[in-house]
Amino acid sequence: MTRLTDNDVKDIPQKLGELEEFLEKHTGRSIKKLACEAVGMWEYAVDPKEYTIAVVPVTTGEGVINGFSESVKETCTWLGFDAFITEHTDIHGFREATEKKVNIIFMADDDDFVAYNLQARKCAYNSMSTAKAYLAALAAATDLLVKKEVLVVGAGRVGSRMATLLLAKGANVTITDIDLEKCKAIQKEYPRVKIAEDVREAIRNHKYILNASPAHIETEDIQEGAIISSPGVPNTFDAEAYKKALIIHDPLVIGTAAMAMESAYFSYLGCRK
Ligand code: PYL
Repeated sequence: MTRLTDNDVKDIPQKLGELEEFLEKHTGRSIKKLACEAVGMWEYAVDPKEYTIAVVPVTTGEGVINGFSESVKETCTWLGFDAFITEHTDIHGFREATEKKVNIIFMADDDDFVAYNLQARKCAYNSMSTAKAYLAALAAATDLLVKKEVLVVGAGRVGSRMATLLLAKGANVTITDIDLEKCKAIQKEYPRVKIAEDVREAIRNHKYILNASPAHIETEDIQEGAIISSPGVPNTFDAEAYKKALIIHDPLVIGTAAMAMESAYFSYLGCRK
């Protein structure tokens, strides 16, 4: 998981409206609607106002990312949840959240980012929710993915999830990564997934791309009219790339929104493990 920087998240709360407009325009969905669609729930199945969310800053490992908790909180508030950042960090923050009887706790360290639903005793995971949400965005922007040739760039945690989700949507999936062994591991489990050994050539050959890689995509490799759904950070697309292609990207909001909606939905389902 590539770590976000303070700079990546600094403007997120102010830019939620812009992202909402962008998604409405290119996918026909609001952030909330896209998040719900991603996790397979009806938009009105849960009323966010009925859920309190605590975001607990985590100082372990590389520590706090300035603006991270604020961005998660503001994303949840945007969706209609009652959200706050705990005064305390780490375990003490977790304790504070449970004492305040919240419904959902968001916490992220360097390896994982989860939304834990205390009633359902179940987590929504950022890598899975992000994969689902960016796939939903691509599907919405392209109409349907059935029989479409879709390239997944990056065979890490998000990329491999995207590949399997795409298969379920009936797409023809090719995966590429500078680490071919990772692609082969995915293909071993899902033989329908094709492997492209040359990353740049694969990008040149595809109109529909899910980019789950931190590596830079060369603008000259992008097809005119391509649709690139890209949670990968850092986002290194230049202005020319944005002219050539529809690039759907934000560093945190779309994945977080899907986590929040899915986590609340666990309560609705009465889900217990
Ligand atoms: C969850 C994001 C999406 C992309 N990269 C992931 C990342 O940056 N993970 C690290 C998150 C650390 C958060 C820090 C804090 O401020 O609480 N512990």
